[in-house]
Amino acid sequence: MADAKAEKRQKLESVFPILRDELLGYLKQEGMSEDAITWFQRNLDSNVTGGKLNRGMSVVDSVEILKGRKPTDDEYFKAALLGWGVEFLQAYYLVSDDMMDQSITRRGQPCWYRVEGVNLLAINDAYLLEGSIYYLLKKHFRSEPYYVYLLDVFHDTTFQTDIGQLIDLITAPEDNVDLSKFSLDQHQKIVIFKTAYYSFYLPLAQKVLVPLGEYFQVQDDFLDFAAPPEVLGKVGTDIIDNKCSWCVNTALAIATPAQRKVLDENYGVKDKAAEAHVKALYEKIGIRMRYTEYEEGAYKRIIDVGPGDVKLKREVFKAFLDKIYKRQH
Ligand code: DMA
Ligand code: MG
Ligand code: MG
Ligand code: MG
Repeated sequence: MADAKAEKRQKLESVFPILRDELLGYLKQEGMSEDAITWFQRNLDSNVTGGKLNRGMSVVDSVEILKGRKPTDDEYFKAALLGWGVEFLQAYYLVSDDMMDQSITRRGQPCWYRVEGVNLLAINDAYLLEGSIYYLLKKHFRSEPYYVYLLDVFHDTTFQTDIGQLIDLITAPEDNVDLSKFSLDQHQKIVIFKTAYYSFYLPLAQKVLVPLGEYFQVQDDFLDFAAPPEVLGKVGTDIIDNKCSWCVNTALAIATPAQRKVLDENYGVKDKAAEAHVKALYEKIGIRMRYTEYEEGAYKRIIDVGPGDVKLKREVFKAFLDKIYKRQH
C-alpha cells in the first residue's frame, strides 16, 4: 500500500520536468538570456516541488476513480498536468503568503523571499508561477470542449483564495491586536476562502469538498501550534502574527475572564515569552484534546454528508479524506 502510493507519487513527479522544460522552452524561444532562464528554473524547482503533493495526487486519483478504469497514457498525462496546475497555484500562494506572514521556513527550507538575492523579486516570481498555469493549460487543452471550464475553475478558485487571504490578513493585522474581531464563525469564513476552495474544490470541482477543505485548514492552524518544526517543515508564526486561527478562537470561545486577559495581553505580541504564555494557555484549556474531538467529529461529519445526494463516488471522497485524516504535518 505504502509502496503503491510512493510509486504513484513518483509517476506524478516524473511529469514535472516535462512541464518545466515546456515553460523554459518558451523563454528560450522568446530569446531570453541564460540568466533569466536559470532564474525561472530555480523559481520552479524551489517553489513548485518539495511539497506533499496531496493536491496534485488528488486530481490524478479522482480522474482514475471517476473513470472507473486505468487512464490511458494521454488521459494520465492530462490529469497529471491538471494536478500540477493545482500545485503551481499552491506555489504561487505560498510564495506570497510567506511574505505577507513574514514566515521563516517552508518545506524545511528558507522561504523563497528570504533566499539570498531574491527578496522582493519573489513577488514577480509568484506571478510567474501563476502565469505558468495558463501557459500550460492553453498548450494542452486549448482545443478541448472543456477548456473554458478549466479556465473558469482556476480563475474562480484563485479569486476566492485572494478574498480568503484578504480577510485572513485584515482580521488579524500584526500591529493591531483586537481579539473581538475573532470568532469561530469568522474563522470558518477565512479557512473556507483561503484554503478549501483551491485545495479541495479545485482538484475535483465539487461543492461537497469544501467542508473537507475547511477541516484541512483547521489542521493547518492546529499544527502551526502543535507540530515540531522539523516535522512540519516550517516554524509556526500564527500566535506572534496575531492570526485568526482555530486555536485562538477555540480558546476565546471558552476562556474565563482571567484567561481572556492573558490572551489580550500576549496574543500577537512580537515576543517569544508572550507566545509561550499563549501556548501554555492552550495546553491549559486542553486544546490537544479538543482538537482530537474536533478531528474525529469532522471525519464522521464529512463521511456522512459526503457522498449521499451528490453524484460523487464515495471512494473519491474517502480517498481525499484519508490523505489528511490525523496528519502530523
Ligand atoms: C494558508 O494560510 C493559505 C494559503 C492561501 C497559502 P496559512 O498562512 O495558514 O498557511 P501556512 O501555515 O502554510 O503559512
Ligand atoms: Mg502563512
Ligand atoms: Mg497566511
Ligand atoms: Mg498556517
